[in-house]
Amino acid sequence: MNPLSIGITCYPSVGGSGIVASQLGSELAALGHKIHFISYEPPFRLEKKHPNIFFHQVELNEYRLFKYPDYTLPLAVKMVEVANKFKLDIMHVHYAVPHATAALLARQIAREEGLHAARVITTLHGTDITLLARDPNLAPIIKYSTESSCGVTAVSHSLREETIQVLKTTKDIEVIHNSYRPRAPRKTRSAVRKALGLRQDDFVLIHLSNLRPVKRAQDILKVIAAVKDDERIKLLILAGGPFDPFKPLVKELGIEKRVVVKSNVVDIENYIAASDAGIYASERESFGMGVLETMSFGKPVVATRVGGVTEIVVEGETGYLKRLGDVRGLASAVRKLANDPELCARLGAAAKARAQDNFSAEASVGKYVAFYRRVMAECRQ
Ligand code: GMT
Repeated sequence: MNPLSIGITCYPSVGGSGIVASQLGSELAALGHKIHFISYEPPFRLEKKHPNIFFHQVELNEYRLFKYPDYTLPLAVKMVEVANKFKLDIMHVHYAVPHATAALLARQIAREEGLHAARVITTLHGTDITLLARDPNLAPIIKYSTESSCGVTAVSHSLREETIQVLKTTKDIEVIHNSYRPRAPRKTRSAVRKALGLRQDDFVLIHLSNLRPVKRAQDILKVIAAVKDDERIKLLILAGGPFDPFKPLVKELGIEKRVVVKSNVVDIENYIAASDAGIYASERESFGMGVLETMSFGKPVVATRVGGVTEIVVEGETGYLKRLGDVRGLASAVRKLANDPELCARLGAAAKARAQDNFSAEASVGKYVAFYRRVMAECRQ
């Protein structure tokens, strides 16, 4: 195998795209490729110790001359430097703005200066298309950055279709679904439950997200209120964002004793393994990493029927899908699982098998490497 030299830029903060990019970097490094992360800080959940993984920090200066500090330009400069020094074959950026924009600028500068220029591959994760591309102030730069990339991937068919429709583009977009490699839990179910103040016979629903408005955490809390008569049903939230704004609702619904929140958890495997099922009520989701992570540990998922979630969860086989905002429907699905341990175990086993068969890290990294090589053959240096 001829190892590749790949630059990766993503948002390093807690978020699905950063997690996906970090995991991809780790998988590529394990296969012998040299991986250069370029960002303002090391990505959350990145395993930095691998000898094939390097991190290059973008230095930010705050000149008083600029009213608004800019990230795109110093990022582009760092990309020029790293691409030339390490002879990057590919600069793989996650999100069109500003990452693809900076990478394209870097490629242009390198070519003009006679330096080594990397081919740009852009992975669309959602928000840049579903939200930002609808903003007329950003739409042209998102369209340009997507169409000028040597290769473009989307994390679901749903996002691919939405991108074509929103950008009105004929650009080829390859769908490479997100993947997840579950780590073996290192704590027992009973130890985790004890530490969280949960009983061994509680039916624990788990929710992992950054709690942005799009996740509709308020609907999840209303589901818990709707099943309040069953004292065993509890909610465990692994929050990647502040939970404080939801506290008044928790109080109003009288579910203080039913909800446990843990923030910025890295060892998610210990908590998912100690739960019984997952719950997700998003109004939009181009993929839904939390859904996949939950299923990977053999837990069925109750979720809203939106975007990429419908490509992961199979209705009635690995969980249940309900209409957006259908709190009663979500609650009745939760009750069904809580009252039938055999059904819950059967759907959970099917969920795990689906995660392994369709969303494995091995398969995904293989698809990315094949895509890189195709782009290298088709797109001139
Ligand atoms: O929506 C978020 O929670 C953050 C955002 C991100 O940048 O991580 O998520 C997007 O990318 C994830 C990874 O590909 C997907 O799993 C999420 O569905 C997607 N979010 C949306 O489409 C709203």
